Amino acid sequence: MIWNEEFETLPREALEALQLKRLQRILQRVGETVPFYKKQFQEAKVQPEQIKSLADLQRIPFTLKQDMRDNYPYGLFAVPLEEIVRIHASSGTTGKPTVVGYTRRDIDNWTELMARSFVAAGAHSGDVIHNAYGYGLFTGGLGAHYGAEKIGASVIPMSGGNTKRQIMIMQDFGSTVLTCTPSYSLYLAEAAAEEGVDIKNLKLRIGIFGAEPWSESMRWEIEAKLGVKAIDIYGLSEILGPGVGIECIEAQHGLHIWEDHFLPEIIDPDTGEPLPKGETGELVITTLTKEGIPMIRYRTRDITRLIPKPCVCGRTHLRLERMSGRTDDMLIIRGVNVFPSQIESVLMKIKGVEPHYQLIVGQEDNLDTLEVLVEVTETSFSDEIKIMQGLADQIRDQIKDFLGVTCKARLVEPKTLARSEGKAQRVVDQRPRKN
Ligand code: DLL
Repeated sequence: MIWNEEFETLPREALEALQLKRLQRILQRVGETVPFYKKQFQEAKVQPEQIKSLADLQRIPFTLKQDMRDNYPYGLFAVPLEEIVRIHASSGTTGKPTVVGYTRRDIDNWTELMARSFVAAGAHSGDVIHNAYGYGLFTGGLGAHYGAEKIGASVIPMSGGNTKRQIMIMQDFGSTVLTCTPSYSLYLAEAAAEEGVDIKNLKLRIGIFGAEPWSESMRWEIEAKLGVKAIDIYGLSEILGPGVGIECIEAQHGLHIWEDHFLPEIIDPDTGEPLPKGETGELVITTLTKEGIPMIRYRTRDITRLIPKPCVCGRTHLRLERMSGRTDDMLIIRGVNVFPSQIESVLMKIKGVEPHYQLIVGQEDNLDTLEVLVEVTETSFSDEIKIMQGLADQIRDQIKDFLGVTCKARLVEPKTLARSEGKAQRVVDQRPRKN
């Protein structure tokens, strides 16, 4: 099923014409209302009226996370505060949060895009949507909430945490769709088992998972453990929140980015140059309809590619390949670049280990070191040092074979690594701070 047949299946030409019209309008508007953009355009010696084609967008400078910080909290808003009806913020790891504001129309558009996303994922009215994304400043909870209501589903606004209670509610209320981070879904499965409940036997049909990187192998693991179709959803506060893109249930491959609202580009993260169609690089997004805080050529830091092939579902909006990670999460271990999700992929294929792991990055003699901590399954957990050592060696060797990275593997007992109710912390960086 398609929620908004007209817009989701717009022929390419019409879609691009609409994009250009919206792009010109938004550039004009931010040039007039946001001093930051006015200055950016002046410095780059380009004026909005000079943008005559989508390709011309490349003449406009990028916007960075740092620009948001420099304009904290409301400096990038394009409307007066009286027109802002909602404020969200993302915490970030250091310093002040990134603040975003939504007008009434922004909230309506977000609701529409989340409605599209739910339907693309296979949800419909009559579903009981168990929303375990956090409610609050984080965009996940409220973002998913309104879209779920819009399609006529019954929403349970669970938020994160209180894991035992989540299981009870899921069981008693007959939840059919689960929305949370992929890592939390596994924690829920584990907590259910501890309560003597096999989560697979509940009514759950679909899981809509995102907000953190996860691998294809993790998808299989989750599908097997929860008995659901696991769908990948992407978004970021700076651009919208959840619902920038989602996989359709028909293909379950690649996330349709809602192109009538967002203009994606893929650039080389080192040079900033656009990459040819289909190549992997950093995703840059321009919002086409945002009123509260429009973003022009925002560098997301997320690594993906645009899949040029049309999709079987009939939607014409391009698909983003599953995110492999963020440029700032990329580890460089003795000169080899590696994303945590690639290590996850290797781990998930090894028998006897659980999908719970952590990467400890350190430094020895000025060289980066990597230690992979991974839990073993209850059944494979053995006091026999020889057997455990064999498994650890196998992990180390496979990571070396597939990724070319030398690491140390350390097996830990089941349920010893911290479980997260939101985004999992996969990397612990113990290197001395540069600067
Ligand atoms: O995580 C919004 C969201 C909520 C998306 C619920 C999906 C579901 P932020 O907290 O601003 O917003 O974090 C955004 O999370 O730039 C990516 O690095 C990462 N991310 C989000 N979705 C995915 C995904 C929300 N499906 C940052 N795969 C983004 C990989 C993801 N990474």
